[in-house]
Amino acid sequence: QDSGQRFVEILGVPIEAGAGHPGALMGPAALRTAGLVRALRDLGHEVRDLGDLTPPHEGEGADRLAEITAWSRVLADRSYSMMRAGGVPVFLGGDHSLSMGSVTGVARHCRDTGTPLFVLWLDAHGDFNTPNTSPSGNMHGMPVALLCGEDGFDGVFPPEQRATVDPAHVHLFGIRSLDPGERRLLRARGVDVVDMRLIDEHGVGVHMRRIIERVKAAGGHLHVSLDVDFLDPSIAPAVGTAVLGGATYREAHLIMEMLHDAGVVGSLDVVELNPFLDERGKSALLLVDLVASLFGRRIIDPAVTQSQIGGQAV
Ligand code: Z70
Ligand code: MN
Ligand code: MN
Ligand code: MN
Repeated sequence: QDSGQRFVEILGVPIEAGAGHPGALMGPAALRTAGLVRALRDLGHEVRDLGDLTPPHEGEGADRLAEITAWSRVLADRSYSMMRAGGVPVFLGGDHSLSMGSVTGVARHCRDTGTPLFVLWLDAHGDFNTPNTSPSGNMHGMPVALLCGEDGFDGVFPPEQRATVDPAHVHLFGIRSLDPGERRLLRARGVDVVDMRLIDEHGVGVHMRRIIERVKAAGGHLHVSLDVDFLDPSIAPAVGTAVLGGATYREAHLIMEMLHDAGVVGSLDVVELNPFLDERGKSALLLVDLVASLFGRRIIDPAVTQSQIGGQAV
């Protein structure tokens, strides 16, 4: 395992125009209150908190697509420059439409450096609707489709500023709610969908190992996008639309620990936390614990973890 000190840059993105319920704009403040910066510093990382991105004025009072467009352009530029600074960018949402900007910036950098980009999307939803398939019109249900180059998003980025992700490099994980249109598109594009059916049968470890090995073999950059609704609503109630049957506390921690040990994660979104709906900060605190695990917090030193059964390391 790596000795591990990273340079982590944190950017709050208080955007909620992409969600159906207000409140996600308080997400970055709640994650800071829950001790995110301290947790990362306690692990020995160099942490720079860049504060919150300023809401773009162009979008004000306009329709939601215009508002998300304005945010996405500013955020993609910012994300790109954070990547160039050489650290690990961590984007605090805000609703999931922020990933249109954050991942686009990461994709521009990967394109520059010739690094294959992989995306791990931890979510109850596929977020693969387009303006043409979306039943709700909510932009937080569309970011993966935009990132994969689907039609219907022409105004969001000028063509030369759009940097896409190969749909064959996208791994949706924890999925348990898909709309008919996005289900069809996901099939057609060959996106890897690890739904709850697969997780229940095989466990999260099997599929995480498969994804990690693939990224490692390609020498790739892995962007992790963590939607709070990936987690079961009983442990993370701070979501606008709870979907039953989410990841357990232990599954989520194992995923973070495996990702840390693999050393493949280069950027992270933590999105959809709605502090207005939280219960005494419980969801925000859990997210901080998960981010800490992703950045190397562990129960016991790995040398000691190798338990011995019958004289053989397990
Ligand atoms: C649905 C839609 C969604 C939350 C994403 C839901 C999208 N597929 N909802 N995250 N909380 O409206 O597109
Ligand atoms: Mn780089
Ligand atoms: Mn989402
Ligand atoms: Mn979701």
